[in-house]
Amino acid sequence: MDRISVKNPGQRYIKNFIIYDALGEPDIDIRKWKLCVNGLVDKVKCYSFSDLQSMRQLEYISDFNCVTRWSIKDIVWKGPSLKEIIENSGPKREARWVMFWSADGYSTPVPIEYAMDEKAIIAISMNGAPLKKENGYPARPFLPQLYGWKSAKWITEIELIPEYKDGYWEAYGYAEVGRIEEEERFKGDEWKRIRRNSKMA
Ligand SMILES: Nc1nc2c(c(=O)[nH]1)N[C@H]1C(S)=C(S)[C@@H](COP(=O)(O)O)O[C@H]1N2
Ligand SMILES: [Mo]
Repeated sequence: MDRISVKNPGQRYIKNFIIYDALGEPDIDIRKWKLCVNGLVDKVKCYSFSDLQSMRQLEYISDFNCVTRWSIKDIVWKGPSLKEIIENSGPKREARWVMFWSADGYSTPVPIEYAMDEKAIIAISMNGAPLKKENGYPARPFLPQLYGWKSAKWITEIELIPEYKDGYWEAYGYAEVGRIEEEERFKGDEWKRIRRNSKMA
């Protein structure tokens, strides 16, 4: 199986996911749940869970990296291509960012070129099984190059927007893009200078 290796400076590996649900775990009725692509698109399209299951699946191994410095090694990720899902709706040229919205009200933005990356997926399976409820069942985006807070659990909407906007954690100072290899943890780079000087990490 494909392996996507992303350098993750400043991270350490732990065994099990730490479960985060900043806004509480939503109740999801899988018969009613859908994932819709809207905003700057020619055509709003919605997918049921079985629609997502019947699409072409990408499958690969990649780590999960939380910005608070824990990582999980070698998760098997599986799900339809996010690029394909966005292209199915005919993204308008003005669309520069994608906002993920979840059933609990959580949101997080990513640049459209990251959402359209060949390896970006809407994960509907982790380690060979459907996502556990606490890990975001039925679906969460997974972008191997970006920190875990960009992986919105219980996702319901992919909104194409013209410019950057804060999501839930970004409003508290977390980074706009959040690239793992660049250690883009927070907005600006003041925090890096402080950390280096005081030898904290
Ligand atoms: N809806 C929602 N998605 C979320 C979060 C959240 O609180 N709510 N936390 C984010 C953060 S900071 C991380 S590190 C991962 C944690 O994933 P896990 O709970 O499956 O370990 O989910 C991300 N997606
Ligand atoms: Mo996180």
